[in-house]
Amino acid sequence: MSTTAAPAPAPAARSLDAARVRADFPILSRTVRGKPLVYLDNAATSQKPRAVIEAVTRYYTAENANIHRGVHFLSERATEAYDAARAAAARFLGAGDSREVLFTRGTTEGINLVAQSYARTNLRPGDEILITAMEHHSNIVPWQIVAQQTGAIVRAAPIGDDGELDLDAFASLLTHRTRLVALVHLSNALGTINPVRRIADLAHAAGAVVLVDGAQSAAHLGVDVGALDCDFFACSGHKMYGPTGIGLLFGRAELLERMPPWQGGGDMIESVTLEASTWAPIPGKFEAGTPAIAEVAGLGAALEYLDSLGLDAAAAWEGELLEYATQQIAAVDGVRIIGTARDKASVLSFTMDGVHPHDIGTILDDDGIAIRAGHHCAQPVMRRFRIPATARASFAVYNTMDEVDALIASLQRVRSVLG
Ligand code: 7TS
Repeated sequence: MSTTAAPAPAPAARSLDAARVRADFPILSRTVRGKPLVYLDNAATSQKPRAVIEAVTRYYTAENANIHRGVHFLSERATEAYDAARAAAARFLGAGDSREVLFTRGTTEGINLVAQSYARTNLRPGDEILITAMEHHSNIVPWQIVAQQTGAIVRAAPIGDDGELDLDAFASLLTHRTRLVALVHLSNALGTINPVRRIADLAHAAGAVVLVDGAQSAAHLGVDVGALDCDFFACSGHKMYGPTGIGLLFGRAELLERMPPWQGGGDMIESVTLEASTWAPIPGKFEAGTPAIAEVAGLGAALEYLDSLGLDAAAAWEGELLEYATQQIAAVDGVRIIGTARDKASVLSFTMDGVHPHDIGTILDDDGIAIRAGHHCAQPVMRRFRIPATARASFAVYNTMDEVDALIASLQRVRSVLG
């Protein structure tokens, strides 16, 4: 190594200032069972920064009105704010056109919308939907339902012992019968990052459309639907530092325009007679009824907040946390990491010899540490690894190395208590 070369930046130099970030999240200063809260269940839902809480409060305190319905001041303001949040969401997702971004209740609803609107009208008996063996139930069950309705078949590409998608097997399952490929970007059970662009290229070459489940990736990897070249992308506000009950579905305009509405009601129509109705242009066609206006305001604030941190810096910090935790957990006797893909982010799933994951979770809770124990709504993953459940620590921007140390110390306590 040349002595004149500039020294490599210390990890801290490219990191977020976690202490400063933590100060933005009021809940992080509370205690749990008399101990400081160590919140490591971010894959289930993230905590909310003050900016999001204040946006929701401000809306109800000073701005509350229905959108698209009134000529009065507040309704016009609410409509403008709602439309501005859609434009911000389009920028966040890398969508060129904000008409391509629909507000949903979350990832689950976005996937069901595509299943019941796009897939239900386009699939014929014998057509195939190709998923992977690492999907969350919300990217399995909607396809099974629409398969029953249409006579289509759901196939699943297998994963290896490391939790990586078997790309050769995927390619051989992709045939002229495959009409739709639906896969997770970042697995909530394993932490695996899938090579979405490569898969989208293969799928498109086979004539299939591609839906990406971005529930975990949106806040931890960053998203550019153009670069991913997906046709649909679904994510959830509550996993992105935003409110519950709100999510985003990106869909390519030419697909959305050809899809029928999936719910009927106010706001999604152009005209209604007692005999028949015609539909509003997208995105309105897919947003029947009064939407989650306060939650949209909160989500808009969350996207602004993420922007202010910088997703690259956030992802880099979470990568350091995951790497450190992965190293440190190896020192705990009998721990087996489930999900050792080369490309991973923010999720550390593991088992401990002779100890049920629920018991790990309970002892950690006693120390004020929140992790999740269970099948993580990914039962096929558990079956694949022949385990009933895992314990899972999942990281977010506000977590610290000290919290990783607390996790490891608590796991050592589990080991000594339960042998
Ligand atoms: N897809 C993935 C990959 C997920 O992790 C989740 C939620 C969903 C879809 C569904 O998102 P929702 O917001 O519509 O519920 N995952 C988890 C989890 O890992 N623990 O709790 C919820």
